[in-house]
Amino acid sequence: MRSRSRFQVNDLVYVPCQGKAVPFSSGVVVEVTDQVVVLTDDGCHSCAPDELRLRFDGESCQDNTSLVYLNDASILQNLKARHQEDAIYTYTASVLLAVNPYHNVEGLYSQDQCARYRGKHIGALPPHPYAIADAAYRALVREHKNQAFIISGESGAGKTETAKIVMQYLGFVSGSSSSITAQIQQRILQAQPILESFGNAVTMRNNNSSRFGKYNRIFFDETGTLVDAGVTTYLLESSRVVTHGNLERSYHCFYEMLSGLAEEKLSQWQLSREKQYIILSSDTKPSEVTKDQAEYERTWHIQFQERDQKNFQRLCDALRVVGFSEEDMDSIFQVLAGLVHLGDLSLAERDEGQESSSVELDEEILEKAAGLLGMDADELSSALRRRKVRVLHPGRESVHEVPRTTSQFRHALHSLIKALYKRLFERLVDRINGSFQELSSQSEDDFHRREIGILDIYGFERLQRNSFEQLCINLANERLQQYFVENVLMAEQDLYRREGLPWPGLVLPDSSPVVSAIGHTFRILDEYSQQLAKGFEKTDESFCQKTVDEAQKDPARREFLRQLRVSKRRPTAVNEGFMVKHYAGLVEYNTKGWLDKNNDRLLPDCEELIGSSSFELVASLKDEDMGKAPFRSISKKYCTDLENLLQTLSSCQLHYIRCFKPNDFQKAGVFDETLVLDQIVQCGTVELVKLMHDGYPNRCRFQEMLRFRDLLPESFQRYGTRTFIEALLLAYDVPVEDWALGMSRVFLRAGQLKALEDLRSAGAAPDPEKLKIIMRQII
Ligand code: AOV
Ligand code: MG
Repeated sequence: MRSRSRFQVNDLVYVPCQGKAVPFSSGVVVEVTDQVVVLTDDGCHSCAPDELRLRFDGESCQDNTSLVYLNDASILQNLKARHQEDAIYTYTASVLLAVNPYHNVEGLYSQDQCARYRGKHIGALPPHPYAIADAAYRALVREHKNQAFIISGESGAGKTETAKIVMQYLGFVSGSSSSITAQIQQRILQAQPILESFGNAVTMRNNNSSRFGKYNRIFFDETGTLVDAGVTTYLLESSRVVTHGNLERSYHCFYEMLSGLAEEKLSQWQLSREKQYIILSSDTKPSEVTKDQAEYERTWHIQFQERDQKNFQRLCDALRVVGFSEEDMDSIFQVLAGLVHLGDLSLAERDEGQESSSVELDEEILEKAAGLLGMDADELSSALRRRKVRVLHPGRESVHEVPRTTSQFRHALHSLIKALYKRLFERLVDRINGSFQELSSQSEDDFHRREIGILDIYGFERLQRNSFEQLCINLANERLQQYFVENVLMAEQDLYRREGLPWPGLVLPDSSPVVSAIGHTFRILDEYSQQLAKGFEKTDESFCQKTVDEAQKDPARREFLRQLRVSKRRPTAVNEGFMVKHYAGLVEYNTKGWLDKNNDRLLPDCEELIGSSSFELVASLKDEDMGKAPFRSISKKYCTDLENLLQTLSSCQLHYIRCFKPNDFQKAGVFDETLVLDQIVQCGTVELVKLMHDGYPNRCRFQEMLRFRDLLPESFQRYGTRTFIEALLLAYDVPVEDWALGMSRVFLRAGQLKALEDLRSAGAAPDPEKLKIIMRQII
């Protein structure tokens, strides 16, 4: 038997290849000195031993832990092989990995499939979210424990679709003939398209990208019957309502409304399907766009028309199911129409003059917007164009009106649109939750209720340009990752205990320094945002400087938050942002606009406009918290929400689904190895596997070990599988510290499963003398 981590001539290996389309090439070791020489298709490479990964060309596995070599390259190849066969799901111990197929895999999801998975043990059928959902549901019913699914992955990886698949199964398995249960089930499913219309958008990464986080909760009574549901949402990207990148869009609902509304409604709200509304078109100034580009964009928009039209019907149907009346729906669309017109007032920003101090508004547009939103046109115009300044005189105070500059005007207008949209979205979420309560109040006995939660939250983000939202998102991922490591390892520890093995005492990575660094950053941000809101001179740059300075003072945090590197490419970047070392890698954040982004308060003039609207829905969107403070922290609210979520999760048994995006083109059948490898690393699968490496990464059920039956004389099979395995390992000198027998599985250290495979293919036979001794010892 070879010792671990050594290479020998003829070993099959993966060699990392930089700058190529694939991250590894396959090769074979031809010489071993200090360096290892590997022969691949394109010649010989001399490599350091720790660059190489051992390779075993076997069949693909349903569970990565049964791979002969558990390393990133083997996991990658396994996922690739399975993706090619449309076997999109693979386990890694208790975690389900899902590779987005980008096409409808025939027969994978249906009531019949649900029925197949019902009551089966994990592993009895091919990996599937249904299998995990079934396990969770059974645990809930049998052990009365709350359950939660944490679905993660980068944009476009398939989180939202997977969440729906899980909910579909839970609906199937928990249904009863009661009409209330059926109604709640319907509402859970129909709430999803509503949230998608208002909270999803076309982005470069995903044509249906969720721009908010969501936690769906489904409640069950003691018998496992569905009795209630609820949804919590996190941090909607409100800036998208006013600006979005090229070849991206604002929220679906606007386009769906324009494509799907009846002519009569369109003219009632003075909308036109042909017109290019500013907030619905791309950001670029007309002068920057060439004719070809403009034409391309026009056709690009057209590709979504059919979907928009269909989804408008889907949205209206869903709203009805959830309990919205026709009038309610009209009100919602009227507000959307008002926002579209309001957005067209920002034409002024496209004027040539940079900082004109007198903003002229298009009267016709102003009238339309004000009319639809129930506002007085003059008041609207004045709130957007002038600001009130209080001047303190000895003994009295006077209020003056000062014209806003073009950029101040734009800021006021955008804040108003964003606030109205965000509040409308929150209102819809409240209504959806209210509609569950309506039904559930008819069922009794809350005390014994248990729940299954499904978390569909934005994955780790490292974009070209990262801002406040990305730091919030990545903080959530940092916290969830820590949770993941702790929980999965806890599950491992459980398995060891159940199998009666000693726990090897693994060291966990610790996210607390980086979490603390982000916490400090948010505290400084709050201080600066507050000062700015009170009228003090505070800038994004001074905030950035202070954040970096503070972090440097603390030895624990210093390493995790640093000043941006100044490079030739970017000579002036010092105070524009900072770098954070996340578990998934370094991210550079740009801090421009943060002081403002962090403030949830609307300008008082705009707040008044909303409150005094004659249109009931708009008036009801006013800020209920009438405190005078000019600042309310978004980051604080977000962190509190996040802690509450973690608190909820801490009472749950967790189930992890990690989604992978196979390529950047949203195309079926294309598997970009480099892209997937990045995700394998980022989602912590490799980390998990590495941690398992310190223990016994391979575990095989006793039955599976019978594939080595030819390695011992037939007589050994008479004494039961357990004895057979023990004899096998002793007969071939597998060091005793490299294996352990549990109750139902044998645990093997890295390398030993491969060694047995080699013996099997070589047709090896044991030393007869040794067999005699073993016979006497163990039988
Ligand atoms: P996401 O939720 O992870 O991205 P989605 O769930 O929206 O990603 O998936 C993106 C697209 O991939 C979907 O619109 C489908 O076209 C396709 N897709 C995903 N899963 C499947 C599946 N199991 N079978 C078939 N097609 C699938 V984001 O919300 O952007 O992070 O913020
Ligand atoms: Mg999504």
